[in-house]
This record gives sequence, structure tokens and C-alpha cells, in this order.
Amino acid sequence: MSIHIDPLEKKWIIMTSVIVLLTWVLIIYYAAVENVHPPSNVEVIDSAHLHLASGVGGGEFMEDKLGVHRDADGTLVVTMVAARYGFYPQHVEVPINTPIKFRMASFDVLHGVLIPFSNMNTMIVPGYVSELTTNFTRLGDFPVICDEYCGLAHAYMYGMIKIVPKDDFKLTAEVH
Ligand SMILES: [Cu+2]
Repeated sequence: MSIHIDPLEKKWIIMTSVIVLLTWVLIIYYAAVENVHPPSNVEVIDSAHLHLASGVGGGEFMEDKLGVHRDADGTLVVTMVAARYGFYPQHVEVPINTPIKFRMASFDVLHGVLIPFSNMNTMIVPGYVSELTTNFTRLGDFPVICDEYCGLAHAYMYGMIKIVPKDDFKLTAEVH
């Protein structure tokens, strides 16, 4: 017994199957080869009180604690606030070929962060801390771009990151 499938229908079955297959191949390729994964950190914070020492987060995102510092275990951490319309601090400097942990929080609305030529691309959702660790492999200045529409001046929301040789890197401030 054979089922009759209209030739046009058959064509579409093949086309959609190819698209689904291609999508899977690309997802697996980017995950395995380019190290692109959805961020998995789930950590809540009170976005309306980022500037206060009290409350969830314990003042981690207070103005004087932002920037590059070293964790207790020696990891370099970049603590950053995204707010309409900028990243704070606006300029950071990190060494090449070193794992850098980013911890970011939004002060107001949904933002995104993207750094070209790296796998850095995540959303910064108000109420949550976005955390991801990445490794920069190119020297130079790169823009830190907001890639989630956040308001009228969204197109002007960016910061700068400078990737320097390991020997040239110096922590400007020891913040914990
Ligand atoms: Cu933005």
C-alpha cells in the first residue's frame, strides 16, 4: 500500500526538512567549534538598587566597585553596569588569551552586549546578573555594543574594550 503525496507537497517536505537539518548542523557547529552557547547563569538582583550597598548583590554593582579586578581565586573579573545609554565603566582594559569573567547588570531596561571578534554576546535582563567567561584572542580596541533596542539613543550606546599583551596589563585599581 502506498500513500499518495502530491509532488508539490513532497517538494515542501524536502525543503523544510533541509532547513531543519541545516539549522541543527549550524547550531552544533557553532557550539562545538566556535564555542557559542546560551548563557547559563541564573542569578537575581534588584536592578532598582544597584547603587546601594544593601540588598541582593551586596553592592557589587555600586559605582566605585565597577571595572576590572581580581577575584579571590585569581580570575580577572569585569563588573559592568548597562544603563540607558552607555556601559559603565566606558573603557576597560584586559589582557589577551586570559579567561575574563564578565558580570553585568542592567540599571533600567533590557540591554544586550556584543563584542566583535569574540563569542561575547548576551542579553542583560533587568533583575538578573549576566555572567559569562570569555577569552580574547585579538589585540586592539573593540567596541562594546548594545544589541538589544533599549530606547531612542540605543544606537549611541557603546563602550570600549582594549585587549593588551599580557605583559602590558596592569590592574589600575584593586577592588573587591
Ligand atoms: Cu542598550
